Amino acid sequence: MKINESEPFENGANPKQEQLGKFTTDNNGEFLTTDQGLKINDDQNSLKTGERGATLLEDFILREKITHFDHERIPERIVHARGSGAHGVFELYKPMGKYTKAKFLNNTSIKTPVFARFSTVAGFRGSTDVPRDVRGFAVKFYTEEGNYDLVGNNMPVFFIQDATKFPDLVHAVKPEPHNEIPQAASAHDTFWDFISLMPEAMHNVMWLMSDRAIPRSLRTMEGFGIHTFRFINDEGKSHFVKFHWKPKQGVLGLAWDEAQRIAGKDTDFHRRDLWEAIDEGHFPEWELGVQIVPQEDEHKYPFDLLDPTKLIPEEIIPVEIIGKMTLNRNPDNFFAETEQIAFHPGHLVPGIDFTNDPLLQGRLFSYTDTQISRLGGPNFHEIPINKSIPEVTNNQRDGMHRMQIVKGKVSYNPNSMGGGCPFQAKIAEGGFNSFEERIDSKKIRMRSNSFFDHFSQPELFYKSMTDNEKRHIQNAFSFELGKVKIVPIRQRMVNMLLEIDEGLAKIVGDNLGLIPAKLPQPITGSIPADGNLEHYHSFKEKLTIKDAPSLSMSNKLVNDIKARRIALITANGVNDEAFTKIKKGLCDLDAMVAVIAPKHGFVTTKSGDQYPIDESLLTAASVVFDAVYVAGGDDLKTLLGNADALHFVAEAFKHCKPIACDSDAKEFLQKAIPKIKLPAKGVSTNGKLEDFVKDIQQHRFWDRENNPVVPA
Ligand code: HDD
Repeated sequence: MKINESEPFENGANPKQEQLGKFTTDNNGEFLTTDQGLKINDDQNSLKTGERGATLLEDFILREKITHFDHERIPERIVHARGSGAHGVFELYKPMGKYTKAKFLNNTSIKTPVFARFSTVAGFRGSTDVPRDVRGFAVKFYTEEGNYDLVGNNMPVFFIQDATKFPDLVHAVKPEPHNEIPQAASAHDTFWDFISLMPEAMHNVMWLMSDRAIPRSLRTMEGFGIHTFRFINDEGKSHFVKFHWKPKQGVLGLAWDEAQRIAGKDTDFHRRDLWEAIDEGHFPEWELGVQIVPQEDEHKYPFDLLDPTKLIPEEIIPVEIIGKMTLNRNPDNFFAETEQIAFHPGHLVPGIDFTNDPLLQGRLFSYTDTQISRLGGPNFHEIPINKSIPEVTNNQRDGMHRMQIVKGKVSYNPNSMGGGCPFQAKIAEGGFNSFEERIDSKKIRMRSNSFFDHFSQPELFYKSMTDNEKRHIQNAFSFELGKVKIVPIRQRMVNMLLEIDEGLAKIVGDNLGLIPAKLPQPITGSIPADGNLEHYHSFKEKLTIKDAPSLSMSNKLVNDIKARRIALITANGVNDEAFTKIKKGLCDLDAMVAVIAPKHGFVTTKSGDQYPIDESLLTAASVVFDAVYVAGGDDLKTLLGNADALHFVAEAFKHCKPIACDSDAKEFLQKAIPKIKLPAKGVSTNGKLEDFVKDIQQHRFWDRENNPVVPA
C-alpha cells in the first residue's frame, strides 16, 4: 500500500483500518456455507442411515464443522495471557528530529494507527482482571516505515536484571506446578521464596505492593518502556531515551478489599470498562513522554542506565511530552485482533535502537520465538492485525499457512535473474542500520558492580509515598507474606524490608509475628562478583534526591470526572427535579452514569414520568463504581427497607468512595452508615452537584481506613 507522506490520513482515511477492512467479513444477509463456500441446506441434522440410524462418515459437512471446532484453541501467551486491546491513533505534538529520525516522530501532520493491548502477567487467559499484578502495556505503531512496538508495563522497573532469570521468575509466580494453585496471584510460597533470594527484585516488588498493582481501570494506568533505548538522529548521533505513557484520565487505584470482591462480581471488570468507555465515545488518551539522556552523560548518574531495575526519577530528568495516543475503536473480533496480535520489542523503525540492557537483549530472542508456537509457524506477520502497512517484500518463503503469493523464480540475494530485487535500501532511503557502538571487552558471565544497588530506589519509592500509600504497601506485604506457609521465607522477606525501611519491616514483621534481622550472608541469586554486600548499600548516599513526588499516585489525579462511573440509586416517587438535575449534570461532565433501582424496568418519578433504569439492585455491585449518589423522594421507604441498597452504600463507604444524596435521601444514607455523622468528608447530603464533583475528582478518601466503621 502506498502512503502519501505528507498526509497519510487524507480525508480521514486510516491505512491500517483500510487494510484490516480487506480481511473483515460480515455474515449479515448471507447464506451459511462450508469452508469451501458451498451453501449448506441443513445445519441441524447430521447425515444418518435412516432417522434413528448411525451417522455416516460421508458427512463432510459435519466432519468439517467438528474438525474446525476441535482446533479452535491456540496456546495462550506464556505470560500476559489475559489481555484486552483496542485500536487508536498516535498524534505527534512536536517534531523530534533533533534526537530521532523516526518518521512518525518527526511530522506532526502524520497520524499513526496503533493497537494497544493491556494485560495482567501471571493469570491464565480466563482469569480475573483485578489480581495484584503488574500490567502489560503494549502498543504497536503501524508506521509508514514498518511496525514499531513499544512493549512495556504499568511500572517503570522490572524484577530481574538479566533475561536468563525470566523463566525462573515466571515459574515462581505462576500457579504452583503440583496443584496449579493459586490462579493469578503472587501470594504464595514459590513467588516469595524466589523474591526473598533475589534482592534485585525489591524495587519492582515495592511497586507490586503499591496500588499501582490494582489499577482502577486500564484507562487510569501509566505505561513505561522500562529499558533505556536509543534515539538516533539523521547524523547518526545517539541519545538514550526512556518512554512514558501518561494517562489523561489520571492514575487511579482500587482498594485491595474491593479488588478481591470485583474478582467475584465482575471478572471482566477492566475489559468491560475499556470496551464500554470506547463504545460510548469516552475515548481514553495517553500522552507519550520521553526522558532523554545525552550519550556523554551515560555514567553521570548513581544508577546504571542499562539496569532495568532502576528508573530515572523525573525530578532528575523531567519527562518531555511529545504526543498523544487516543484509543477510539474496539476490535471487531477478539481472537483475530487482541489474541493474535504479536508484539516484539525488536520491531523497530530507523531512528530507534536498543541498548545493551541484558534483560532487553534476552527479550529480543524470546518474542518471535514464542509466536512460532503460539501462532503456529513463522508467518504470523501475515495475520491481518500483525501486517505492516508497507508491503513486505523479501526472500522469506513458505512455512505453515503462507498467505503471500510471491511471483517469479528468485528468492535469494544477490541475484541477477530478478534484476537484484528486492533491493537493499541505503540509509538515506530508509534502510535500517544498527547503532555502531564500540565495544572492547572480554566475553564473560558477570554483572557490572553498578548493578548491585538493590535498595536505594525501593527506599526512595517508599519515602515518596503518602501515609495512606505507605499503609497500603504495609498491608499488601502483610497479606501476601501471610499467605506464605513457610516461615523462613517470611523471615527472609522481613529482613529484606529492613534494608529498605525499618518502619516498614517492623510493621510487616509485627503482623507476621516476626522480628526483622539484618541480612546475614550474601544471598544466593545476584551477588556482586567480589561477594561484597557493601555494594548493596554504597549507592544510597549517592542518590541526590531523597523524595520523588512523581512516584506517588496521589499527585496524579486530574481535574475532571470524564468517564468515571457513577451509580445513581433511586426508587419510585423520586423527586423529578433533583434526579434529572444530578443526572444531566454528571453526564454533561462526561461521567458514565448508571441509574440503579430495586427492580429492572422503569422508575416512576413523583410527577409520574418514567425513566428507564440501567441496572437493578439485584445485579449491581458498588465495587464496580467510582461514586454513589442517592436520589430520594416520596417512596424512600422502599430503599430504607432494601438490604442491597444499604449494603451498596455501606460498601462504597468502606472502599473510601465519594457518596452523596439529596436532602430527601439523608435518612437512608444515615441508616446505611449509622456510625458516621453526616455530612462527612467525601459524603455530602446537600444534593449539590459541584460538591459531589469535587469529591469524585478526589477519587478516594483513604483516611477513612484509619477508623474503619463498616464491617467486612
Ligand atoms: Fe515480556 C509478553 C512486557 C520481559 C518474554 N511481555 C509480554 C507482554 C508484555 C511484556 C506487555 C504482552 C504483549 C502482548 O500484549 O501480547 N516483558 C515485558 C516487559 C519486560 C518483559 C515490560 C521487561 C522490561 N518478557 C521479558 C523477558 C522475556 C519476556 C525478559 C524473556 C526472556 N514476554 C515474553 C514472551 C511473551 C511476553 C514469553 C509472552 C507472549 C508474547 O511474548 O508474545 O515472549
